[in-house]
Order: sequence, then structure tokens, then C-alpha cells
Amino acid sequence: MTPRLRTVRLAAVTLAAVLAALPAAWGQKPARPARPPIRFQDVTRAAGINFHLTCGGAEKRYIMESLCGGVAFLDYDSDGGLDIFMVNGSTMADPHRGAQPNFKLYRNTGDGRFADVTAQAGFTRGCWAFGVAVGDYDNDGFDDLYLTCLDGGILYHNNGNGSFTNVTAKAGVDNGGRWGASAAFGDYDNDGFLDLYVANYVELDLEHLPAFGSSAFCQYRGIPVSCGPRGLKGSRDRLYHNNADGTFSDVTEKLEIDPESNYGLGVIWGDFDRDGKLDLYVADDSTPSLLYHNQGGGKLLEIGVAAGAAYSADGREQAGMGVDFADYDNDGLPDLAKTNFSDDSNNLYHNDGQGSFTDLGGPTGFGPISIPFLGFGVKFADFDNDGWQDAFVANGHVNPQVDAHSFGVTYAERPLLFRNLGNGKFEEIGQNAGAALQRKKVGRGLAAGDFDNDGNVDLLVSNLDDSPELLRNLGAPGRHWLRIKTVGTRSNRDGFGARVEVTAGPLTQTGEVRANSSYLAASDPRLHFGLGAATRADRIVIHWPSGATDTLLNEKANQELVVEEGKGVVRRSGPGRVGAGDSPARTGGSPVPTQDPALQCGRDYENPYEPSNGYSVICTH
Ligand SMILES: [Ca+2]
Ligand SMILES: [Ca+2]
Ligand SMILES: [Ca+2]
Ligand SMILES: [Ca+2]
Repeated sequence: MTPRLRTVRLAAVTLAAVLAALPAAWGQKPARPARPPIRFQDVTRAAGINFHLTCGGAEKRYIMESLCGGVAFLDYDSDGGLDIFMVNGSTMADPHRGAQPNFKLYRNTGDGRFADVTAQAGFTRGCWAFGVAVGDYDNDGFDDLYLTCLDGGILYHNNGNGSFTNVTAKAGVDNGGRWGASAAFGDYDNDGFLDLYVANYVELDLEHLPAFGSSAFCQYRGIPVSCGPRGLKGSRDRLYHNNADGTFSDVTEKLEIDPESNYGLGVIWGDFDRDGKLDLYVADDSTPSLLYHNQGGGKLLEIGVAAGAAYSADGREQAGMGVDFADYDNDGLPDLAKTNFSDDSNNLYHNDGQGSFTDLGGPTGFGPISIPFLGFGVKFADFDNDGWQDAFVANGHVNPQVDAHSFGVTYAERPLLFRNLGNGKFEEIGQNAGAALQRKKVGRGLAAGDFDNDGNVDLLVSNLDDSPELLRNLGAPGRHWLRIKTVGTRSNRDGFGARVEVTAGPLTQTGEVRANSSYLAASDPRLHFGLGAATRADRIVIHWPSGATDTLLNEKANQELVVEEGKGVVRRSGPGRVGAGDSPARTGGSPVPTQDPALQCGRDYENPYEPSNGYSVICTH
């Protein structure tokens, strides 16, 4: 085994400086530290987004009318600026609508605006769609799109020239007429090609739908509502293995995926035990959620109950909707958030290591405030760039009938915004984060991404039967950040599954590259790290799914680094360079070696920014 770099430090960093930079929670009984506000501004219309999400009728007499709303931030033209894809639904009058694509693709024009390029993209088929997954399944450098529909799915290959081709039949991912909810790309067998998981919800016979309020499964607190999911047959999820030739094989039965056909809604790939093999979590409605541990050799073992991630903290089945992974306490292990129905608490499953999780929703403050809310999309991101992952939850009930009663819940609900206090606790600050977050909406899909590349992570929320909200993060003055885009070579081109560790001063943060998470959504796959007051990252380590590692040293803050597997940094761009194209400005440089092989254990290296301070490279075996 080759020596692994464990730590790199600036030799002249004094203990006093380290202590001064420690989070306040580590100090003795600190006064409440002044924290900059987190504020979002609704820029939807100003940005040129003019979209209406249609999802059945206003009364929501049938279950599928309540669950639409996929959204994606994706860079479909690979120009460095995030574009937007809005999934759309349909109505009971035409549940199989398919002649005209009803979704929209918006291109980021680089000036804070988006242009509707749906027509130019040449989409040929629509559907009553729910989720969208984004990933470059054929490694050609352009991210492809998978849509889940009421009756199957659609894979659109990105041709790289602004157009897309429907390759569903050839690829073999039509999902057999099933109703798919969230879907996610991830390379579970590390062969360099992204596989596809589709969480399927219930089996529906559109000709014989159960009538509104017609049975015990169509009641909410004694009032008639739409039926399901209980009382309906669950639809088995699908796992499609990428054959590396543009086709996929359905390995659901072979790998014993979702044998009980639980009501699947949310899905996320994530290597929770950091063994380099992607694991999988599926948020199920009214049935146990599923955690698959990747055994290697193309095998996934479901361990949700034993791992403590299947049920609520008190052992009940929940109505899981959205999911996200992030290391909220910076202990190096990814933790898991899941949203649930009203009258229930959202989960924050702390990753304890050794394959077990503990729901710390209560002690962290993440769960209790969510009880009156019905949560869908959930995303972690460091909104205030202090180095600690904050969180946003989109809310909205499924039964509009609740508004005629005094149940303490409403159909439209405000979202929740959680600030991570850095001491194992979250503070909900949504009502002090701008007017947009005080509005009540029927929120569903949620994506996070820095669409204007200004170093502040923005949000995109879909709302049922309403306009979406593009929420621009106004930023925390004086805070620094770093953004990392991965380009795999031996690994899948997107670098999905790569684990990135960023050390700045005393704090090491860990992130994992993915696009699909939350509810029905795809987010910015670039990893964003808030650096607080630090003006550089001392050390960045990228652990690729192939097993390769790239190490970068002393990178300046407030830039995006494009890191290619085995090559290190191949491109840099400063803030605001949306659509910078292929001629990036080189805003900095790192004359020290940027990869493991060039660094020697125990040696001192010159620090190009502070020549009087050197680097010491310490290695362990
Ligand atoms: Ca592609
Ligand atoms: Ca794993
Ligand atoms: Ca934060
Ligand atoms: Ca931004």
C-alpha cells in the first residue's frame, strides 16, 4: 500500500491562531456570537422563469394529483453556468398526455437570466412526469436526463449541441409503465458508468381509480380525501445496471431490490461507510425506508432496520418523502435527513459509524419544529459559508381539504430554513430570511445550486399548481468559499461518488459528489464549501470512485476548481463567471505539486503565497 497523506499544515500556524479560529461552541460558555443573516430573494420573474406546474385538479381527488414537481439545476451545455429543467404534470382529462412535451428547459444566459430553450432542444415526448434525474450515463461530457412518469420513464440523451434524443427504448429503461417518483444516477459497481435507480410508488389502474373518500384508506382525521397509498398495491423499484454501451439491464430481481414493493418516493446514492462503494437510501411512504449497504461485487444488502434508518426514533413507519446526505457535524461521516408527513417529525439520522444511525432530529432541533408541516424537498447546503451545513425544507400538505377544518395544519405552508450553529444544533430562521420564505406555498421539489456563481448557494422550489421560486441567496459578507467540480476519467465522468475533504484552518469538511437527492430533484453536482474567515483551503483531497486520490494544497478561496481525475486542477474561475466557456482566467496558481505522487512524506515545501511559511507534509501508512 502506498503511503497516504494524512495531514498537511502550514508550519507557522500557531496554536493561538488555531484556537482563535475554533468554532464558538468549543469555547467556554461563549456569548452568543453575532451571525450574519441568511436571506433569500425571489428572482423568478426577473430571471425570466415563467412556468406553471400543472398537477391534476384543485381538489386533489386522486393521489397522483398531489405529488408532482420535479426540478433540476443542471449544466446541460457544459458552459459552467447552471441551467434549469422544470418537470410538469398533467390533468385527469388527459393523464397520458404525451404529444407535446410540457416541461421546460431554461438556459442560463450568464447575466442572472434564463432563456426558454425547450423548443430548440428538440424534445419529442412528454408525459405526466414527476421526477428528474441528471447524469452523464455515456461519459461524453454532457449530462443526460431521465424523467419519471405516471406510466414509465423517459431517458433523453444530451447530444452536446443543445438538443436531446429520446433513447428510452434502446437503453431499456422504460420502467415498464410503472409510476416512478424520484430517480437517481450512481455507479454502484465502480465500472465507470452510471447506473440508474428508480423509486416506484404505487400501482395505479387509471381506468379504475379508487373513489375519493370511498374507504378507510381515503380519510384524513375523519374527513374524505384522496385514497392511498395505503390500500393500494406498492410498485417495486427498479435498478438498472449500465452496460457501458448505451444500454441498461434491469437487475432488480437479481439483486433483490425492494422485494416488498414499498411505496418509494425519495432516493439517494451515498457512501455512508466511506469504503469507496456507493450505498443507497430509499425514503418510502407508509412503509419502512430502505438502506442498502454495498457489499462489493455488485451486491447490495438491505440493512435499514438494523442500521436504525428505517423507522422513526420511536420505531414507527413514516411517510418518507425527500432525502439528503450531508456531514452536518463535520465528523467525516455523511448524515441523512428525511422529510415526513405532518403530525410527524422529520428525521436527522446521525451516522454513528459502524453501519449505524441514530435519529437526532429531536436533540439537534431539526425535527420538532417540522411536526405541523408536511415536508417534501430537503437540501443541505452551507448557505452562510461558515463551514457548517445548513438545511432547507419545502413544505405543503397533500389534502387541500384540511383548510376547511381546524386541524392545526394548512394545505399551503411556509418552508423551513435551518442554520447550523456548529455545536450539534440547528436554529430555524425561515421567518427572518426574506419575504419569500414567509409565504405559504404547496412546496414539492427542491434543488440547490449556485446559479449565478457568486459563491452563495441558491435554491429552486416547485410549488403545486403554481409558479416555482428561484431564490437567490444574498450571501454573508466577509465569508469565503470554494467550489469544486469533478471530472472523472477512470471513474464516471461526472465524478458521482467522489468524496472530497477540504481542510481550512482547524476545520475539515467532507462532501460527496452527486446530483440526485431531495424530492424528485437534481441539484448542482459541484461541491460548495464555505470557508468562513479563511482565505484559502490548506488541503483538498479527492477520493475518486476508482480508488485514485488527488490532493491539492493551498488553494485560494472564492474560486471554482475543476479537478480532473489524475490531473488535479485543470481549470479555475473566480466568482461570477457564468458561461465562461473554454477560456477560463487563471486567477491563481499552485506551483507546489498538486497530487499525491509528487509529494514526499516528511518534506517541507515552499508556500508560494507566504514564502516565510513552508508546508510540512506528514504521511501515514
Ligand atoms: Ca451524456
Ligand atoms: Ca459504502
Ligand atoms: Ca452554515
Ligand atoms: Ca448564488
